[in-house]
Amino acid sequence: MATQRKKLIIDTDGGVDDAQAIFMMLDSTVYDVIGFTCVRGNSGVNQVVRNVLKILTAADKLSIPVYAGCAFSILGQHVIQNSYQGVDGLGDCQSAEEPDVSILQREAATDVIIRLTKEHPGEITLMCIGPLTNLATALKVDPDFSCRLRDCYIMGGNYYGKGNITVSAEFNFHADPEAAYIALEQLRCPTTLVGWEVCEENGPTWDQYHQLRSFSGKRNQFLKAIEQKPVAFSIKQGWNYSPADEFLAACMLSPSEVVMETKHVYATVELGGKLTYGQMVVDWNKVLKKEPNLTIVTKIDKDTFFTALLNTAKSDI
Ligand SMILES: [Ca+2]
Repeated sequence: MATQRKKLIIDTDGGVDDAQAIFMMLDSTVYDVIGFTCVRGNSGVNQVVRNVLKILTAADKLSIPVYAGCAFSILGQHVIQNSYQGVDGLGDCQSAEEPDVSILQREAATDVIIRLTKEHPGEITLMCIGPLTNLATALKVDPDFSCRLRDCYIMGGNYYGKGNITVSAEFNFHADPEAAYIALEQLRCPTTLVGWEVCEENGPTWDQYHQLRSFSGKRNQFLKAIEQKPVAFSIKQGWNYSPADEFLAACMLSPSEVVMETKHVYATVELGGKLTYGQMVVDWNKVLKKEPNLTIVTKIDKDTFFTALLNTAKSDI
């Protein structure tokens, strides 16, 4: 008898790395993606919705429902200054087919997350690959909802204070620090986090990147097109290829092969610092004497991660 796949909701801000991570999860035999909830992040939420529909068009998966979520941060901020992934948050790629937005579900993202956990208590995994505004809002509307989640996986934050958007903050947490704070303080289900440092340290080489994009297929060509702008910028800056959301996907899909080390710790988010606003703070030495709230992935097998990307690329020919 076939084993039932785990129900998965992907909460996304529809960026370039979100696209590849989504393709990885859609190929999974372990998870069944039952919905996408969109959140303001790499672009405004209306554009994020369009981006997610474009990603699902490339994957021929428009049958999976898509829901719009928070358009503002918890404190009401709308605009995010980050042009790395393009003005539209998806590489400003002109060739991607314009999606039919009329298929967007009418129910709000927060409502659907709460409703589905009531319909399937203990069965749903929530994967967060954008700012945590939808998650924090769900926790405010229904503080018990996370007790009904099977587990939660987050790409965001940093555990050694190394920033990628400010001197000390990671993009997803910095985009809504108060939401990240609420999420870490109030989640009541097993929660695993992949932070920025482990992504930066384990990215494939540029030669490996070009190998990935040498395959034909609709998804591969789509990724190649949307990555053109950020890849050109990274090469110009002398940076490595640094996927982010894909690391979380690989850790979820093949934990025993990809994850080499984790730490179970208490972590929170700095909300007061002039230079450290939005930085994740980890209590490594148990100074605060608080119960651990997070499992942080601190070491990844680089080669197995690349193999996961390669398998996703190869599955699309
Ligand atoms: Ca993202």
